[in-house]
Amino acid sequence: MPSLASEGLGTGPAPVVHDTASGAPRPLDGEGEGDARLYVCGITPYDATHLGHAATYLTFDLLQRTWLDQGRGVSYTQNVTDVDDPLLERAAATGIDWVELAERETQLFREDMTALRILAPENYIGAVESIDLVVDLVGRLEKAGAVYAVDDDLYFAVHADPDFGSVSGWDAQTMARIFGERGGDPERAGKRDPLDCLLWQAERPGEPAWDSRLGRGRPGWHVECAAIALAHLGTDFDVQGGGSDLVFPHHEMSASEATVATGERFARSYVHAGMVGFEGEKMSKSKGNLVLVSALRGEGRDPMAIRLALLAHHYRSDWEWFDAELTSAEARLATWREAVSRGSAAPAAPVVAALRAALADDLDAPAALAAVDAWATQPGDDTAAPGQVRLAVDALLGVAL
Ligand code: 5CA
Ligand code: ZN
Repeated sequence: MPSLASEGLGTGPAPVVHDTASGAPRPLDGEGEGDARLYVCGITPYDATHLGHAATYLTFDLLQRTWLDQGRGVSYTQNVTDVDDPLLERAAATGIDWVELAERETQLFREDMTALRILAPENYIGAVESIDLVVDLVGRLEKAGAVYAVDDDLYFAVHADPDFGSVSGWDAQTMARIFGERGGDPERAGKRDPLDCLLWQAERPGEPAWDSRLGRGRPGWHVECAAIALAHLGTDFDVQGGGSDLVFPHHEMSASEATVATGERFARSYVHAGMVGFEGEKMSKSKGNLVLVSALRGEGRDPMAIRLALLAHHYRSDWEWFDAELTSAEARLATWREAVSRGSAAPAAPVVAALRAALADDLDAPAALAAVDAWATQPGDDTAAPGQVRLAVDALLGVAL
């Protein structure tokens, strides 16, 4: 990433970002430490990247760019849920080997991310390669007395964590309702609490399984992210991120599992991107109402225009995609490109400061776009400005002009 500091444009402020758990903005200033540590939940690779995924990963890309602009290093880990029910179901329905399906879709996701100039995580870690980490974490939970069996499956007793519920802040009734809708099994007989979640699922006929001291089986979903985050970032890392559909149960469960196993806080902040909808509903692989990044790219749409279309919405809002979004983003891109190719323009310093202030204020991308729009239509005689603004838009917004 180009650095504004090396071009004499200084550094930016620490970001203040909304934390779901406290319900309030929280400075992500690292409390005087070195690298910022970020964990973002990755895809379940059974279908191609849609604009909802892209919007979520773009949110954390902005956060990473803001930290880098501050002069901080960023240690960023993202998982890929390369074995889980939806992936296995899709593989079975289409007759494709689940490993091949996961590899193909992960590859396509990475190409889409590169095209959108979303900075890659330092560690990109699969569930399959992390089985030992999961088994190890379940062992620590067993020592803490937080594990029990139902048939041959192992469950996490959520109330082993006295703070269970503190990520979402939801009441037990809401949790029970949503748990069932999002992959949980509140009704299963033999559980101590309807909300207890699977840690290790014993082998089912026709499904992949691994030998371990927990028996032959595969990891539950939430413990996958707890294990990967703890192993690659440690405890008390800066931000656990994802879309708002992961607040509960996923982030609640991962946090409780990690806290019970280690006795320490999992993440300091929980940051969630809003849901992108299409044709009146949340865009989702299971519903099939998708606008795929790869399809737009295939039509020859400029990935920088796709990026600008996503940036036009604040990350915390839920919004619906319309094709016109892309048309206006293309117009904006053309205006900006024309502005940075002029011989002179209005000075860069005020727009750089406005960009930094907008991003530091809860990643306010729409305000950042407005600042560049205003600059682009202003005449001026500063000959360095076009190059400097091009650099700032590249470094901070990730848009190559
Ligand atoms: N593998 C798990 C996380 S460990 C998973 O949720 N995978 S996913 O493929 O379903 O979603 C990947 C990411 O995209 C998650 O952060 C999810 O919250 C986000 N996401 C999914 N649908 C949307 C949407 N319509 N709008 C915004 N973000 C979305
Ligand atoms: Zn996750």
